[in-house]
Amino acid sequence: MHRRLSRSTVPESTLLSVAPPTATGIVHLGLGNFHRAHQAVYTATAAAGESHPWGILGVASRSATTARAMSEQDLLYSVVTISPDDERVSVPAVHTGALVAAYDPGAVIGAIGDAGTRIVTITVSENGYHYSAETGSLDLDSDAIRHDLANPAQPLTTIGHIAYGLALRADTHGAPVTVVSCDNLLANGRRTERLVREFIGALPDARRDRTLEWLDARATFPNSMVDRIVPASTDDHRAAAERRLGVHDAATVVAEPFSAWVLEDSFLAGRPAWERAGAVFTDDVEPYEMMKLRLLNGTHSLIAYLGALDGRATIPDAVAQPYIANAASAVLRLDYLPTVKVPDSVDIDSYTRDLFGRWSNTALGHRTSQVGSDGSVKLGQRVPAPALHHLAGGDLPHHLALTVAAYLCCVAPPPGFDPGPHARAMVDPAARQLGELSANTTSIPRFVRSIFESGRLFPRELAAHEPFVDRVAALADLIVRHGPAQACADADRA
Ligand code: CS2
Repeated sequence: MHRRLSRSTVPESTLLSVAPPTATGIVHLGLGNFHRAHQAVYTATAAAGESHPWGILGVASRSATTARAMSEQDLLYSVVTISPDDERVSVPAVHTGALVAAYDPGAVIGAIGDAGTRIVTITVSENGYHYSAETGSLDLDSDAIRHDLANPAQPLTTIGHIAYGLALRADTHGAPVTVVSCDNLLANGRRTERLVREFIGALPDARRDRTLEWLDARATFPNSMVDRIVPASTDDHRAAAERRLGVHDAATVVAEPFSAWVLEDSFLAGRPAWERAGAVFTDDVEPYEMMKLRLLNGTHSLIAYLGALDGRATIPDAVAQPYIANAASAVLRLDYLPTVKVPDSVDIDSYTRDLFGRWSNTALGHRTSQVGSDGSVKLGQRVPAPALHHLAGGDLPHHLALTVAAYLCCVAPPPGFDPGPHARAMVDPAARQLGELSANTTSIPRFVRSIFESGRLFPRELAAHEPFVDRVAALADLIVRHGPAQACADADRA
């Protein structure tokens, strides 16, 4: 039996903050790998060995696996920073509790509503926000939001948890709080605020008015740009952690060496000195978010879909194929870059070079199926606005069309087309609906048109641009008949 990671077995040299937190100041929603390799590391590093009141209560949405493993290890876990020529381990030691929202929604509302909580951070992925791609508003017709409005004591969604937690603050002590979305959504703070307000706006009158009025003065929602590639952990990663720690860690996460966090500094009740850990505070996060969402995430999606269709399990394997690297470079330089205002502090050539270096991290083994999952919610943040930008100027963004075509071939393959095991492993909330549409339409062009006209993935405005819709269909047809390399060659020639 291996010895397990705990307060008594953790090698002291690996601890990022030696003194445990003195209080819980942060409730974090979404106890996944990304949070544990990003905000938790910044918070532990910011403490710089001193006692601090910024302990994090981690809340997993549904799965108990991580919360249970952490609870059995005195809430510790390791972060293995990994690249082909280096491997380091550290233990953030900053959590003060771990809950599962699905089992204990009341405790989550209570924690957000607690006067000691000064910050609520969120990483629930694009899929956790329940907004309509068409309008950007809270999807009040979805089953989950309807359930939450009718069940104030047992909400299922993150927006429900936050709204009821804030209402509790308004009803009781009224202490201020700051809610920070750390998900890959453009203007993520503004969007979260809008969705929370729309939820509260649908509550019964007295509670609605009191909470909305309280929100105006006592809650802020800064925008933030987060960046670190953090894949799902594998047995190899756990073995690497054990080699470095000398004890077994059932909750290890791996991450690339690179990490960035840019935030607006509008914290109403204090914050950790995250700048000590390299976070950047600025009045205008949007250029950073847009650059990262389009150049990194947008290009990442294309690499994932082409890679999966090419039979590649990982992003580094995919980007090692010259035709996929070419397509990635084309979508980045021709389609995304002209739509982005590059922040003054960024040297775009080295940023781009670094991106290709980061995607080539073979030790990380980031899977194409992971990046390709949830495309129906991710692509809406990455493709439509830049596509509309080019179309308004009379240009056809061929590699954005290729991104959508490759996505559809992976997740809603036309009848008779097998996209391969890595595409089949992609999980997507719209997969069933898109699959039914695909099975019931007689041709790829009709299927593609119906997707654009449905407003299900992208704002319907894009459907009016027929040359773009036709180009997506033509490229999907090429993928199905001749494979992804031919489709890339065609996009390049255009
Ligand atoms: C990826 C991101 O899965 C995806 O959609 O593009 O998770 C990406 O790895 C991170 O945003 C990097 O910061």
